[in-house]
Amino acid sequence: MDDDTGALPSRTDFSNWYNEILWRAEIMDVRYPVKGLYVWFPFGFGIRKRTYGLLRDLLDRDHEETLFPLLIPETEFMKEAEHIKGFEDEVYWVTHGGLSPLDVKLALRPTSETAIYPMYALWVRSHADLPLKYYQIVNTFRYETKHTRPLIRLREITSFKEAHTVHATWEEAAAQVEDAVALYREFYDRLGIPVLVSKRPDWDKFPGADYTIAVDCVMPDGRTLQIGTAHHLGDHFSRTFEITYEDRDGEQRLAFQTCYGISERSIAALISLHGDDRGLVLPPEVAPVQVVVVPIIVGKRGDEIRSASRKLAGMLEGAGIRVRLDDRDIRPGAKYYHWEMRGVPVRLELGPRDLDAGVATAVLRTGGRTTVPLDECGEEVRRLLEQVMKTIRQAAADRLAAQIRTADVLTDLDEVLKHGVAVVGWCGDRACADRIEEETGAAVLGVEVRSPLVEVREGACIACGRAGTTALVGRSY
Ligand code: 5CA
Ligand code: ZN
Repeated sequence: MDDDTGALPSRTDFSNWYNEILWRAEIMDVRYPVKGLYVWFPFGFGIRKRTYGLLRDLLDRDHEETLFPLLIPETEFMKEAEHIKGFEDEVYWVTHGGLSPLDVKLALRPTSETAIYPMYALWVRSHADLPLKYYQIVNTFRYETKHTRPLIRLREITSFKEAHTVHATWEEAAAQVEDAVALYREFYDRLGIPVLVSKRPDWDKFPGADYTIAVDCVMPDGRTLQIGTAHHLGDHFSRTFEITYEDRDGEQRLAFQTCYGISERSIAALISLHGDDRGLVLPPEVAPVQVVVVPIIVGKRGDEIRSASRKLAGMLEGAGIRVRLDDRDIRPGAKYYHWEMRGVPVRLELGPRDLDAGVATAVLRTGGRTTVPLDECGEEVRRLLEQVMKTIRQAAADRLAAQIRTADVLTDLDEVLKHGVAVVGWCGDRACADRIEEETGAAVLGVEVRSPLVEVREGACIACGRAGTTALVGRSY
């Protein structure tokens, strides 16, 4: 890409900042000629690859990866009533093979319950097969009618991680939902993304679920983004698809199921929560480039500096660090701009004075500079990467803390929502949630809130004054 100049819009102008950074940091190209479909640039895909590598590692501890077809026959898709109602206006249909109309239309999976569960019915035979915990990472298609946005609301979700589990009892499935939430917490903590966990109101749960636990983050503009959900499916799907097992006494029993998903919204959160006015700020674990070495060529010692820089980069590479030597023939300032935009955690500058002192000057993407001895650079740089991660995590947690406030009366809610999420008392009635929404445009996100930042208290419902419990209210993407 060409333009290595000019400032990003300020992150306070979040929507513009977001669109610009996707382009300038080479994450997504939005020029693909189908609405809601976008193209990963290799650099963006490098972030995606490492983020999903992390997710895979966490899942692989006690799940197995699998892969199901993209196409779902209408006959399977139409089996579960709630599920159909939830997705019927979002499904893309394949109706023809060449010029011939198909006997049975095929849905492009909007999610894969109806692709996977007919096979689970064949695979699950006995209690010894349970629990069964599989996942896949695939593309899914949803004909979204709300405003589409790269990484946030897609019509082709390219990075849909969906896990589907089967259990002997309702309680075991409930415990699995808790495990899934814990796994998502760990995933997001590794990325330095602080989250709010809550139970969605009944009318907002996944179509075909007993209940839904959601993981939300708060974007810089104060709007929330749902970046993961775990659903207890009860026996709704096992009834429909006849997923039964023989228990220890030889009785056939219905199984209980869960599913939980994460999409590239995780990348949207990563970019948005950590980035600043100069570009991306990436957690070292997922940064395609962790360290950039910039030779500072002044005077006559060019060759000497170039060769020392190469040696430095080689040593870091040998220490297992993803390092790039930027020896392009352009101003150092342009290089700084380029790599700051791409979120590189540590920059090492090597000039004549550094060389004489046997050090490189390290500049951290999160602020501050120090020197690194050339002969022990690997260890020292590793320490700096950890320091960057710590700063990233803490800064994001501090920002979230400032984005959550309590509101006691409805008239205060608008003001509180300007800063982000409101913590309120709520009686649980839909009428009161509707009233909140009418007056503020914000929705009840959930109850049974689990966040160290939210004080759980018995309070009066902000809409009707009756006894209520703690709920989160926010405007969401
Ligand atoms: N089958 C279940 C669990 S995998 C399912 O489909 N759940 S979901 O509908 O809640 O989607 C899982 C997650 O995908 C959501 O929490 C949200 O973070 C993300 N997601 C949903 N729709 C989109 C979309 N159109 N674009 C990007 N991400 C999306
Ligand atoms: Zn109420």
